[in-house]
Amino acid sequence: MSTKTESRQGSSQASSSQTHNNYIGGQWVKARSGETFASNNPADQSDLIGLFALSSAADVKDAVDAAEKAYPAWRRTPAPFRAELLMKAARLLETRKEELAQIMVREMGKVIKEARGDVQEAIDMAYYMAGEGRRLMGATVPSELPNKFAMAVRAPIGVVGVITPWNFPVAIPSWKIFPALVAGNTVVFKPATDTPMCALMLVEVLIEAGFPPGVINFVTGGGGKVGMAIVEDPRVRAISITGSTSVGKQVAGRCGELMKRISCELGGKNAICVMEDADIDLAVDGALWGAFGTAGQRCTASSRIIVHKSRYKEFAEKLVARTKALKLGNGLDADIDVGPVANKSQLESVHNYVEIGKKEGAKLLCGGNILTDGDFSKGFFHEPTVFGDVKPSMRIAQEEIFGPVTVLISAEDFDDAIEIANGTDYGLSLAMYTNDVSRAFTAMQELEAGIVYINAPTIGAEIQLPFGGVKQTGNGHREAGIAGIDQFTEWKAIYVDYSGRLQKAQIDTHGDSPAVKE
Ligand code: UN1
Repeated sequence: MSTKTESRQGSSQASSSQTHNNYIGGQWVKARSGETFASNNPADQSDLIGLFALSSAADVKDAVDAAEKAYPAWRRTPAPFRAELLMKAARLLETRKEELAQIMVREMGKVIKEARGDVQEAIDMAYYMAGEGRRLMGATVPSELPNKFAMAVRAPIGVVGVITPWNFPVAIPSWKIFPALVAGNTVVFKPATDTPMCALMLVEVLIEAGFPPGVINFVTGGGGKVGMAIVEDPRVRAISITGSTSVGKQVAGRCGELMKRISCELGGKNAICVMEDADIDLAVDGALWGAFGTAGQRCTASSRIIVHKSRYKEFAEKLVARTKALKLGNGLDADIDVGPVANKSQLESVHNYVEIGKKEGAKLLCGGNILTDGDFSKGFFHEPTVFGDVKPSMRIAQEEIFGPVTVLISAEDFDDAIEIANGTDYGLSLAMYTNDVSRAFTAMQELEAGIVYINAPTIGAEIQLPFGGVKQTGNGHREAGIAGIDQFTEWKAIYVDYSGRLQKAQIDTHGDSPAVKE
């Protein structure tokens, strides 16, 4: 993923209502440099969403100071009370759902129904994690020695850094910030430079819900300066980042050197497999939604469709006809199916992959163009594109495109489909369409991915199950569900010996104990 060009406009160039600050230690403050950057509508670049603090390492230091100061009291605040604040945030998000969704369409481009879904995902996460405030389950286990109690509790980690992308500008921050807060951590949050307004509105909700000063801090600016300053600060004990594989590797490498907890959710090259016994119309519905929902800008997007050779032609014809009928435009119009891509460099990168596909010998079945007529020229619109006759080894079948482009690959049989599906560096989400129960269960077993769907596309994960992937998609952590708590807690094992004597684990034999003999 890339970011909008940062403009160095001074705040005087915009009315104060359009200029937005960082939130540090309970105060809205300008970047120390006084500089700002602009966030514009990707459907219409003349529509300015606002100017935001162009921060640097000095601002990050202030934010970490505040988070560090707030941590001891927050850590000691009972988790059910922390959760009550999150419950208030959930209710506020419900009240502001429409307002947030409308801003999201303007700032990021996804269509209004999907923007509402993005906010809903954050609401779901707030309720789920608020529930965790009265659980945060640990473990009690029997000790091998008499009159000794053994348990493990979850402890917060400390100050955590949250670095988020633009494609789910409210949902993804919520996956990270909410479990971090309920578990007793304090947060420094840096959103993508493409979607600072959505992030700011989420922070406003948390402030109104009553989170104390310093518990949530918000610093806007680029990944190179702000993101890396968060990573480098030794007081930040854990980082959670969603972004590209190249950025993730850089951050994870540095965190490795600093012995810092790092959880990465990175790229994907997800596939839908369609077997000869599948309901083809259902699979076409799924492929259309999986490939072109959010203009293909989901980590989970169905960017490969692997179809049994006996149904390939029929499937391709149906998918192409449906793709051609998709309506492109500004996502605020309820009739629009596909909005713009997020920014200019994204548009260029997507289109570059179309050129690569053509050069590799794939057959362009529909789409393939940047739209420049009329109102389209104001934004970053790329036609939904389907390539046919794609070989599994082609770059367009191996690399994450992150746009409205999908590829069709023909498979010899079920085993071949599984092999092709597994044949990339990524392992986020894979899907199998079949009506054969043995094949469905074999697919669940054999597909190498963090998320597997049967008779549904590769998108549509729910917040109560772990989200994340294997291979180059991540580094073994998961977000959401109970796994979301694991990311932001340390295990603390506690032994309480009430025998009144020195007992030696692994050495004393059980029968020797006076407590057993009496
Ligand atoms: C992403 O793909 O970047 O599973 C996040 C889904 C959404 C989240 C997607 N709930 O499609």
